[in-house]
Amino acid sequence: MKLGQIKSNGSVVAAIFEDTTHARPIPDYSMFDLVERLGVEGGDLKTLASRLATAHVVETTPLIPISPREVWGAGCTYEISSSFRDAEHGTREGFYRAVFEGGRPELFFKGTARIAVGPGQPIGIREDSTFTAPEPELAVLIGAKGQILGYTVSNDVSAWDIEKENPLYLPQSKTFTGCAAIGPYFVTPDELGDVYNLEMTCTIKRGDVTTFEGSTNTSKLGRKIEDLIGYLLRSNQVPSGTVLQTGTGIIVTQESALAAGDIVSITVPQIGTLSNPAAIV
Ligand code: DO4
Ligand code: MG
Repeated sequence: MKLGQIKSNGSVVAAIFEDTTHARPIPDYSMFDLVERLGVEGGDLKTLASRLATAHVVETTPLIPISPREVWGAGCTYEISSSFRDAEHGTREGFYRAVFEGGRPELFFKGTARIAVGPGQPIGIREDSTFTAPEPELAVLIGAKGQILGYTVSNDVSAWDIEKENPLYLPQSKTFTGCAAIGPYFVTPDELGDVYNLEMTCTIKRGDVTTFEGSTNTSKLGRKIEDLIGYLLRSNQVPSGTVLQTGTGIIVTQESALAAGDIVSITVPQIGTLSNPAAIV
């Protein structure tokens, strides 16, 4: 099942998507309300959503699929992310590789709903950065028991020049207005197929010109997503309705640094395409 949010009768409500432009609204429930109710009642999201959705289908466009309580990122989960960073940063040799290979994953806080955007909304380019780049990542929606409720496409928009200046600047390179895009909807685990065999592609367009094209496969993800969640929840009661981005396997280099007006599109065929224009924030 594909679950997200739409505008219906002036409010943002959860909806079951039949295809990219048609959905069955779930009146009176945001996606977060559904997740909260599930936390109280138990069961699975698909059954709850089916029970509450209207029978009629409306023509619509997807909004951000949840107003996330928190957004977290995982880093150096793909070898290419750690090797690129080690090569670029001139830090102690193997500084990032040690995280890719280490027992404990890198996890960082991106922010709350305030910094998150949905399909078609502007992602941010920091005004004090000359190298802000998209990081295309699979993301998961976490339920009250730490279970995975759904998978979506996401962008961990990052100011790499700031991280490169000094890794201690990571929070500033990772958190700013429009630094996390998610959508277009969540696919429930039963429908996704093998989560460790998903093709992901990313393009950046500047008008008619493609300034970047790249791809990866989640088979290259060096961690189990349940393990990432396990570490995230250690002594840290993240609320249900939290989104975790699982790390990038696509590296965008300086020549393709984002400029205002660029359109970033990230596709996982089993989920959909997340497209966002970039804007200086
Ligand atoms: O280590 C810095 C961040 C890494 C990251 O965000 C990623 O690998 O996706
Ligand atoms: Mg990332």
